[in-house]
Amino acid sequence: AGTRDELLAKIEKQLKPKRFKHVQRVEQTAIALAQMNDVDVEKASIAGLVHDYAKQRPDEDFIAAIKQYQLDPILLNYGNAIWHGVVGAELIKHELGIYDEDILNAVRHHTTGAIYMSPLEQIIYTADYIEPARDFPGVDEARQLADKNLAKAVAFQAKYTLAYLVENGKPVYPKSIDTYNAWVPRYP
Ligand code: DGI
Ligand code: FE
Ligand code: FE
Ligand code: FE
Repeated sequence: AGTRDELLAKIEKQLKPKRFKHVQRVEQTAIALAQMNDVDVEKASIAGLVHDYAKQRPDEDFIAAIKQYQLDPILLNYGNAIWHGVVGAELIKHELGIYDEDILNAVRHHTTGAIYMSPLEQIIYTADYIEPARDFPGVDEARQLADKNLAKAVAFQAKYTLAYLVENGKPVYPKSIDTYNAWVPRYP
C-alpha cells in the first residue's frame, strides 16, 4: 500500500471511466456515512475506492483465482456479479497489498451482504446502493433510511435486491438469502 494517489492510479488502470467515476462517488458517500456512524474515514475511503476493483476482469481471472486461493468451488456456478466482490477481495489483497480484513470483507460482501456485517461493511454495501448517480424506484427511501439508521438501510436493500432477483429469474447466491433472513425481520 502507498499513497491515495498511487492507489487511485492503480484503480484507474483497471476500470473504464464510467466505473472509475462510480467508485469515486461510492468513496464520497462512504466517507459521509463513516462520519455519521463513527467509523474510520480512511478505511471507508479505501474500501469505497477498491470495492469494484475487479469488476472488469475476464472470467478466466476469477476462475484461476478460485482455484489458486482454494475458494468455495460453488462459486464456479456463479458469474461476474458475485465474483467481482468475493473473488475480487483476493485480487485486491495480492495485487494492491491491502491486508485489512475489515476492508477486504467490505469488498467481499458489497454485492450480497452477509449475516454479520461490521459497520464498515454496512457502509460500503449501502454506499454502493445509494451513491448520487443511482436512480431506481426506492433509492430516495434508501437514502433517507441511510441518513437515520444504517442497519435499516441494509435491511431495505437486502429485501429489494432479493425481490429483484426473484422477479427476474436470476440465480440467487445463498448468501443473499442469508442476508435477507438475518436483517429484514430484525430491522423492519
Ligand atoms: O458492482 P455494482 O454494479 O456497483 O453493484 P453490486 O456489486 O452491488 O451488484 C452487481 C449486480 O449483482 C447487481 O445487478 C445485483 C446483482 N446481485 C446481487 N445479489 C445477487 C446478484 N446477482 C445474482 N445473480 N445473485 C445474487 O445473489
Ligand atoms: Fe460491485
Ligand atoms: Fe451493491
Ligand atoms: Fe459498485
